[in-house]
Formats: sequence, structure tokens, C-alpha cells
Amino acid sequence: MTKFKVLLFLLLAFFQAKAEDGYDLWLRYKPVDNVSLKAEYVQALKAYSAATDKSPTIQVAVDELSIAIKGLLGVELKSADQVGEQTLVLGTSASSPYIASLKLQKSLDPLGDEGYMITTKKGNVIIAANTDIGVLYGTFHFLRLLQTQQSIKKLNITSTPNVKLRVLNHWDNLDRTVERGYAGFSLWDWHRLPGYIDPRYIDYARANASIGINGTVLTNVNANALVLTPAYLEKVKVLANVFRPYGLKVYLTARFSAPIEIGGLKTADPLNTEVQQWWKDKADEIYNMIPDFGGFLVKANSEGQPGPQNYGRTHADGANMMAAALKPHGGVVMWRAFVYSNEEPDDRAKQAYNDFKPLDGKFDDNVLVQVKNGAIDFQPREPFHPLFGAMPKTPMMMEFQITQEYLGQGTHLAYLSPMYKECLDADTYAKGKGSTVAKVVDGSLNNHRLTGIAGVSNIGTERNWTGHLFGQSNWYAFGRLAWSHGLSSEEIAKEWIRMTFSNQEDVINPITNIMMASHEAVVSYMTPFGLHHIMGWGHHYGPGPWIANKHRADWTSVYYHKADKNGIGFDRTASGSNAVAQYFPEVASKFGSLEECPEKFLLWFHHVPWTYKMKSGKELWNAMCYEYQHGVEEVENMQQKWQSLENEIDAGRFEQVKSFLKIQKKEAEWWRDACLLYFQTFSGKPIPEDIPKASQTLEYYEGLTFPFAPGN
Ligand code: BDP
Repeated sequence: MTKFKVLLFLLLAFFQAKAEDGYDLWLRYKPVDNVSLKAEYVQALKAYSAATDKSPTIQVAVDELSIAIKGLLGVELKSADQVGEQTLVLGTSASSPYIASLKLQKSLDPLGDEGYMITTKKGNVIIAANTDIGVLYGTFHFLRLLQTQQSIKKLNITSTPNVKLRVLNHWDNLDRTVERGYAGFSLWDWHRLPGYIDPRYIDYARANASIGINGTVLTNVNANALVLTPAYLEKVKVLANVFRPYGLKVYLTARFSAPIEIGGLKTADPLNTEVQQWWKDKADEIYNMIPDFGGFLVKANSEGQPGPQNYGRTHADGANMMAAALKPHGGVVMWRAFVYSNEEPDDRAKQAYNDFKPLDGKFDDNVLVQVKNGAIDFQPREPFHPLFGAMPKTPMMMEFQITQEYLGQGTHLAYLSPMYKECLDADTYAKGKGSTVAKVVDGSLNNHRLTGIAGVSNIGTERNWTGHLFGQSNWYAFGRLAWSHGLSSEEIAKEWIRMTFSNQEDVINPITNIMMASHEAVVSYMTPFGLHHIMGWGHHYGPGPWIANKHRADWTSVYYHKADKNGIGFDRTASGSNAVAQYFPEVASKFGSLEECPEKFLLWFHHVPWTYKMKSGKELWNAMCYEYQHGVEEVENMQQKWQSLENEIDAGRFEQVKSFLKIQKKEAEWWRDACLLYFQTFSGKPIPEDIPKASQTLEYYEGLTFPFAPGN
């Protein structure tokens, strides 16, 4: 080798080996490696022009552009003295005389308070909106074009969000533990607040703004009333101040019994005037400190949380009391429909619908009912919740889980966009064919202007934010879908991969394949054919189909799978709990029919004999065995594809994902072996010879304990 070649080799090795730690998320702004595109960008971005008296939000946009352009193109973005050719102009018609002179207002009007346009006019790129936050969103979109290496020669983009409230729900406790969190502790350093502003708060806000998330509920739904005391509100105020320029509003969870716990009242009855006054005063106090406070998220009369039913009142009575307090300030109540009673022996899947459906039309107009995607609980796969479409007079807010409580927790790679899309695209038939869940949630089906979507956050103090590097893709996908639910999972994956790893096709393709197959893989090795809630008890880590005899039946696994010597599955048809009847007739008849029910939901709705012939021609027992095995094989495929990227991805991130995939493979086998051995005790049939033998006995798997499993 010549000296030059050696040097080149060493340099290359250095850059490849240099570990990235994932902190920068999808905002890495690495140099554009496509020479002609880089030239195009440099040419187009000679200078920028923004309002001279920049608002904090415009300042954020300009700062982001400068960092990005420096990183992507290696040049300083200069402020233009006047708008000539090749200037990037950003602003509103009010803040930028140049934008005003372009007379864009007619096209801007329909874009509302958050939409934006990115357009090429007279050789200049224009990012225009009606508001500064619209300009910031447009700026991030523009940067995404550069990061994903799209031509910016002739731009003609407009974008508006489908849904108004796009909110992360942090299940973060005041002691910084995170319920169902697998990425370290809570980001909110309550003890050092309000004095110390961790720079991560700013990067958190940047990341959210870059994907259009505009709200954050800081605290756990299993709420602590202390967050509503003055000392904590001082802290919340500081976070709100940090987040404000990024368009991110703060919300808090409100514990229903707060008037008793921190207010010294004897009751929290929502019809009691003193209680009502207490909430009014509390709202006034909060808005005095945080004028743009978003409102309250409430979990009431669910899993031991107090609520209006403690006083013989309804969910509407409770929600409306808080809504009345927030209303004068423009705040909203997000009232959760995740309720099921301790006493009621009825199918848990039916209870939310039974409680809420009769209340349609009874909620005040600043209340949204927040409904989980499915009727049980964030399972690897659930049919859509029957409440979607069933309460036309009420804004129905979607709640997805981003943290992977039931999907492999901290170490399994599961790209969740296909799961979110499956639910959003499902047809409720509420107003005939085409009444998708997405149309319920975005308000278009029943003309609601107040609309929302929430994602239970997977973010914590780990350096890369989400613990598993690919957890970042779920935060990203949630934000992108909340803004625009028409995007495909593959498009979103590709954007994320380009920004997170590389714009090279030989990197994009294998990672896309890994991601697109990953959710199905998890379903296959955990809960195939509509099985659900067979995880370990309490922590939900690992398989636990044998869980029985707990203090409540619906916290056991046997309640859900109902395996016996005849078959397996929960009969939710007319001969069973008849939960299918909660769906509109077209859906009910499909799910309720053994022949028509999609096999992916078979055991959700039907108790099926072990000998039942599946579409593949296999008997259910065999089909189940092969499905578990298929899940394991899919993880092996993911491992192989990832291995092929060894020289393409920096060592730090490559090795972490590689190790986690190894854990995932081991745990997929554990799921397969434990579940098949257990279900075999009912089916009495052999596990096919070509499926690897379990390495341990059923007793061994049943005896495993995980006293310190995270997130519990
Ligand atoms: C369940 C979680 C539990 C949450 C609950 C909820 O296991 O930790 O508190 O959901 O959403 O899935 O309220």
C-alpha cells in the first residue's frame, strides 16, 4: 500500500469505528455525501432571511437551520442583507415583508395555526406559515428534505396536521421512576427544578417539534396530587417556559381526590360546590403561572384510582367539573376510557364501552375521551376498540403505547407504526363503509374540531433517550402519524433510517425489511392468532400463560386464553360474552363468524377446538406451534440482516442493536418453548418434530422470577 492509501484506510477506519451514542436522534445533520445534491443545496442556501425582531420560536428555527446547514453542508448560514436570489426566507406575511410581497395569503389561509408551505419563488426557498410555530414546523420539514437527500429545486409543499392535540403521555412519577419505562429514569429532574434547567429539556423539545408533537403530559396517569401544589407548579412552570418556543404545551395528570389530599376538603364529589370551587381556584392558580397550560389528563375509577363513581356520579360528571374549571382559560380535559371494574364479573373487554357509550353527548365541549387502541390493554395485537365510532357526539382521542410494555420491553426490536396503522385504518362502519378509526380520531367523521392523539412515551434518561435505539423509530413514527395518518409505515421507516443511519440504499433496504417484519415477529412468538395478556404477572416481562388464582380473575392469563382440553380462546360471540355486539353490525358479523374472523383475531373472539382447520390447512395446534417457531425464525432473519450492516454502521450503535437482537432471539425461544409446553398440557398433542425441542421443562419456566424487572 502507498502511504496515501494507508492514511486513507486509517481515516476510514477511524470514522467507521467512531461510536455514535444515539443522543442526536434523527437530528444528526451528518455531511451530505451526494456530491451533486450537496452542490444544489449550497447553491440554494446562500443566505437566509427572517424577521429582524425574531420571536423565540423564529429564533429556534434560525438556530436549528444554522446547526443543520453547518453539519450537512459544512457552511455557515449567513443572514441576508436583502432577499436576492438563493435566499431561504422564513416567516409569516406579518413578520416578513418579502413574504407579504409574494401575496401568498390566499394559499396560507387554509393552513391554519400549525400548517406551513415550502415553496420556490424567484429562485428563493420560502418557508411560510400563518404563525411562527408553523414556520418552525416548516423548517424541520425542509431540513428533513436535506437530511433524506431530496432535490429542493422546485418545491411546492403544503402541510397541515390531521389532528389538533398530538401529545406524549409520560407515565413519570415524582420520584423519577417511570411506570412501564425501560429507558432509565424520568427526564424531569424535579428535585433540581426550578433552579436547574437540564439541557436535555431543550433537546427533548426540539425532537418533538421536529415531528410536530405539540403537547406533553409530564406525569403518570396513576397520579400524585402533589404535582398540583405550589412548589411543584413552580417547577412545571419552568419546563413550560423551556418548551414554549417549540410549540410544546404542558399538561398534568389530575388526581381526582386532590381536593381531599392537598386541599383539606372532606370530599371530592364533583357535584359538591366546594369541590368545584377548589378546582376552579386550582385552575386559576395554574394559569396564572402558565398562561398556555394545556389541561388535565385523568385516569379515574380504574385500577384503584379514585373517581366520580366513588360518589355515585358518572365519568361525565367528573370530567365536566374539571372542564368547567379549565374552560375560561382555554384548557381541555383528556378523560381516559381505560376503566374496568373490580366487582363486575363481565368480560373486561366490554366494560369501557358499557360505561361510556351511554354518556355520549353528556360531556362538555372541552372534554376529549381518550381511548386505548384496543379494548383490553396495549397487547401486541388487538382489534380496534369498539368505542371508536360509538360516541359520535364526543371527541374520541386515540391512546397508543409507544413504550413496549407488552412488546419486549427494553430489548426487543418492534417497529410499531404498522400496529398503529392497523388500528387507524380499521373500518368501524359507524356511518357505513369507510368510517375508519382515523376518521373518528381526526374528527372528520362527526365534524369535531377538537381532536387528539396520545402516545405513552418510551423516553427516559438513557443517553439515547429510548434505551433500544430502535425505540427512537417509534417515537418518530408516533409523531409523524399524529401529524399525518395517511403516511405509510414504510415511508416513515425510510425517513427515519435515512436520518438515523444513512442514505445508502444498501443500508436503507435491509433496515426497512427488519423494521417492517418486526411487529409481526413479536406477535408470532408472543401472542399468535389473537391470544392476549399471557405475559408475566405484574411486570409483564416474558411469558406467563399459566398465571392463575390471583385476587382478580382479569389479572390472570387463564382468564384470557381459556385453554382446556377441547380448545383455546375467549368466546366473545353471542354464545359467550357477546363483546362482538359492541361493534357495528358489519364488523360484529365478521368478527363473530368463525369462518370470516381474520385469523389474526381468531382466539380473541372464539374458543376454537385444537383440531380446527386453519386456512393453511393445518390444525390449530400445529398451526400454533409453527407460528411460534416462525416468530423465532423471523428474529433470526433480523439478526442476519443486521449482521450484514457491520461495516456500514458505527460500532457503538451496531453493537448495541446486535446484542439486543441476541437477547430478543433468546427470549423469542423462551416464549415459544414456555407457551407450547404449557398449552400442550391442554391439547395433549405432540409438538412437531421439526420444531426445536425446548431446552428446559415447563416447571422450570413457571418457576422463573424477576423481582426487579424494570417499569413495574
Ligand atoms: C396498563 C399498565 C399500567 C397502567 C395502565 C393504564 O400495566 O401500568 O397504569 O395500563 O393505562 O397497561 O392506566
